[in-house]
Amino acid sequence: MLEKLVPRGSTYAADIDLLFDVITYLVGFWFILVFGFFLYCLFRFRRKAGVKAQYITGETHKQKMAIEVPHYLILGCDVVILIMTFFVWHKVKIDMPTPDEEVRIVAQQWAWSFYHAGQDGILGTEDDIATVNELHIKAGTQYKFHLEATDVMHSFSVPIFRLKQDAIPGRIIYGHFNALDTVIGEWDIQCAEMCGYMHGGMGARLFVETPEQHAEWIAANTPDHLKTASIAATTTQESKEDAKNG
Ligand SMILES: [Cu+2]
Repeated sequence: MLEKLVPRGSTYAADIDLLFDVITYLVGFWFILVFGFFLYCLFRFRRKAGVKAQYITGETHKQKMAIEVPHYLILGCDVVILIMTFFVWHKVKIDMPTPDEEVRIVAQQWAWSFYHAGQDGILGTEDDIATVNELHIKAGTQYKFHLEATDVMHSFSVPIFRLKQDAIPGRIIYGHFNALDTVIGEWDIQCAEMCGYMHGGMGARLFVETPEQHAEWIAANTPDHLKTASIAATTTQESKEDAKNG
């Protein structure tokens, strides 16, 4: 249901959606059943002339079963939801797949700072690319993120990934995502934790790029003196080809 509103953009988005669907259908089924029965009773047992109301104590076996059977059926539904939740929670929050790339995300009132690993693919080196309110990632790449907050609690929410993670001052919280290549383009990032009067304006843009687009973006944002031989060679090659084509 959800993918009709917001596309699924990460490897675990489908699992989260399935969980939402199962909960919606189970709760929806019981909601309709209970309210249907309630309305039926209101109509069927309404006040009639000459009919005295019955006093039911709920002590006979039959009366008890009317409560116990639905009770255990609903408990069974709860267990199904719990087991599914356990597996999805593990996949999204507990497992940490071996990352291909890392990115540091810093939340503050009221902006997001992103530190991309840069051309060497290693976070925390001189060629890191820092941006404000713009996260650039490569589709089909396993990312590990380091999430921090400098002032108050924030929450890193990426609807197409079905990802939401609190950022807490004084802690570095790790998580992961892997964008599908079906969502190449520009998407929303939003703070999902009330963090002050500009909380609603604390949005950022997520750019899901192909490896080529991403390499181009990195090359365009790396100062010349930090470009290593391989990137410098590609750039020279490109300029040679441009010269030829021109
Ligand atoms: Cu915030």
